[in-house]
Amino acid sequence: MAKIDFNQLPKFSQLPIKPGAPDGSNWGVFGDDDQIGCFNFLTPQGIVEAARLVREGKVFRLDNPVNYASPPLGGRATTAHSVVSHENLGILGFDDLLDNYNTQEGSQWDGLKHVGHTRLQAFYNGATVEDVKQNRKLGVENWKDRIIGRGLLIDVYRYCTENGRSINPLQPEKYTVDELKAALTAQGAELKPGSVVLVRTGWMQAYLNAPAQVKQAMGALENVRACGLDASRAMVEWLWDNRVAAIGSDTFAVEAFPFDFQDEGALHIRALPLLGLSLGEQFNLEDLAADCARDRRYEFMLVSVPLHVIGGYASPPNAVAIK
Ligand code: UVW
Repeated sequence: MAKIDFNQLPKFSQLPIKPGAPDGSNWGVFGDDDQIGCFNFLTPQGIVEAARLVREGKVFRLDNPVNYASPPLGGRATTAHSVVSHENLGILGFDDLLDNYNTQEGSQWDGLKHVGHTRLQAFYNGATVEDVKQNRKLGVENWKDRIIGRGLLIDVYRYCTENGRSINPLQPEKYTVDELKAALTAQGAELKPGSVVLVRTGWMQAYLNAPAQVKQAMGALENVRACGLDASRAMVEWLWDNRVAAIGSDTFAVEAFPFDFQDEGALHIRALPLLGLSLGEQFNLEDLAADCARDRRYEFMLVSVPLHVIGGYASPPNAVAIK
């Protein structure tokens, strides 16, 4: 891992640094061959510091079980789990068989080749469509030993609802960057460089408690409704200038959904192809948030070990927060 001097990196207002690179992009900042974007903010030093946040040995699983959403949201496939028996060999032994598994069927990190910039026909750092399809660049294997460091929970749902905003998480309501900052202040927490930020929007709790017909309807993409982050320039400026390594959330698409897939101002475009900033979706932050509210400690060690799939487009997070 190359050593990174956080202070030497350009501010968002100074981007792009590379001639010809699109507005709002950090292409070239981590080198022309970089494959991991903002995960560069996770450093050995950051891991050592994150380990110091482990004080009580409490572990919180952050992804939902496979097939937690039934049907899976937005038209993704249901995973078929069957058993392979070895009894015919005289062995009392069994294997799992997962068929039809979509790495984005539930809790997930969006990889940097999951979404590109349609007008530019380009992915993070200028990777081409062929680079992506031929598995030459940006696969999740580049993260195989990466997503470990300081995690920070922003419980913006709790903050807003306790401060007079009424929110229906199952509608495309937006949280502004000012609300995220205010939530942090209310938590007494600080956004330090090299953090993986997890935002609790209230969506997961609302979805899990929703009636069966609401869940059934959300199996079709056109029926998914979800609160999320405001996809503003100010939002990504704040994330980049604070050297956020990735942003996860308990909602469908991090940003409010539906959004216009052709809109270059969508967070999926501002973050994935332009900044190499991975988005984490459908995390389950409920137990962690309850514990953080109890002990007022919103930071923890985050350990997320993605699938080691060469050329993968996304991965379940396989994530835990450790306090
Ligand atoms: C959508 O916007 C459909 O989200 P995802 O990143 O899961 O594709």
